[in-house]
Amino acid sequence: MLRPVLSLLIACLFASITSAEPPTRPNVLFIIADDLNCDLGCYGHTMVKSPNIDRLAASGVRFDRAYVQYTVCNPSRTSFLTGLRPTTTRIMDNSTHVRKNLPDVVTMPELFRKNGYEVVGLGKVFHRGLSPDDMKKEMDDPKSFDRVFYGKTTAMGNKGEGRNLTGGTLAWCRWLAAEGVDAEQADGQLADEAVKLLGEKLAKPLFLAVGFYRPHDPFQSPKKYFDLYDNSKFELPKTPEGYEPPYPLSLGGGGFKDAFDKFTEQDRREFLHAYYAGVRFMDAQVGRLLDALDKNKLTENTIVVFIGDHGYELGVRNWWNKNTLFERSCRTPLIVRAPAAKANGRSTPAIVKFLDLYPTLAELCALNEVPKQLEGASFCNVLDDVTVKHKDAALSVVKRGTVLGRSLRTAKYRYTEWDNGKKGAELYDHIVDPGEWVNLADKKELQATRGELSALILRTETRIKK
Ligand SMILES: [Ca+2]
Repeated sequence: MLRPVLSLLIACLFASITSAEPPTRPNVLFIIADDLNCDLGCYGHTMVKSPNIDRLAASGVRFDRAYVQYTVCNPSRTSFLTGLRPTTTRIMDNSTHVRKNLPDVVTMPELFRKNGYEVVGLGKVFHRGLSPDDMKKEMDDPKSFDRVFYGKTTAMGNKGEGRNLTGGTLAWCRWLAAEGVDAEQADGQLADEAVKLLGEKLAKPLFLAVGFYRPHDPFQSPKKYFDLYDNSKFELPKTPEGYEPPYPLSLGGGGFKDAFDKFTEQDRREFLHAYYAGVRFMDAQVGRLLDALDKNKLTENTIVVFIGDHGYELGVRNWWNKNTLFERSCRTPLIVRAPAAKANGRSTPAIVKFLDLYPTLAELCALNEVPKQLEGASFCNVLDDVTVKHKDAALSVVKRGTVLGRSLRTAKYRYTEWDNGKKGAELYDHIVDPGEWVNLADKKELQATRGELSALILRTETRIKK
């Protein structure tokens, strides 16, 4: 197990420095990127530039099968910050505050506070709105943080060249190659604030959550990040002729689909361009945080976690959003660099859930009073040995319109049921069909498999109701 090893190493490290003082707990740098899928250099994308996230991956453990429990901001963040499934929190929209349904829940950052940490939240940690300039303070959770800083785009940062790709039909669907330097944008300000904080001498160990707003729309970043790409060279996503999703994307997302269906090839190129510029802009800020850890000699005593809050489809099936139960919405980057972990520098196929983050960090930092009702499980052992199997499957859910879909990902299959199967089911064999194009749910020879996967969904949900 990693925890005793880590605790011992940290204890030894500090004993050697200040033998008179008790062992100090590690700091935590918890980085969340908004709407980030796995189109990153370290995940094998050949065109996206992400040198700093790649650097973190090279020195930590990269998870290749990490799945969120809901593919929209607020439900996903509420889930991993409370360690509870969306069907338990009953928060499945972007407007319900965590305390409305869970007044007494102890959130992950709150537990760090209770354990003597200085807990700082920069930017969008809990979901507070859809853009840096539309953030609702009342959606934050004061019990979770000692200090917060949100950032705000300057007047110059809102100027530049850009356009709305839907002609204004969808207000959010716009890009801007902004004037000015990084600090004109909220994300640049978050990095400034984090760098300042990491240079302070704190009396307590630090839990620093940094929630970057990019690459989420509006797709707005300093122009220099747009200049890194030539969008005429992009390979556009392809959808097989005649393909229709088994559960139509128009259900619960009709306005979006109508607008996306009108996209020209140039619109698609510009969408990709703006999203990838945002990835590179956010990546540059991540680099500044990693540099600050090095400069302040904090790297050896800081656990770094890097995640997206859910994935993003980027034009596959001509869907330019999240809110689906396909792989590219459910899967996101997860990199964990725990200083003493034996597997740092490697990647793992272990299936992990974002629900597991809370218990994992609680174990790594040896926190006391961990809530008994957490629904995930620590994956600390994977950080020492990437060949360890953590769990058989990860469950994600999403509500499309009024219908709840549940999707289970195993090493081989993705199996999805809409309204418990009454509104349809989807079964994909990821060994031969990673794009999830051929629905095998009605194949006679796979009915036993389907039954097992369906039962596994039920067992997962039953467990949480106990
Ligand atoms: Ca999001």
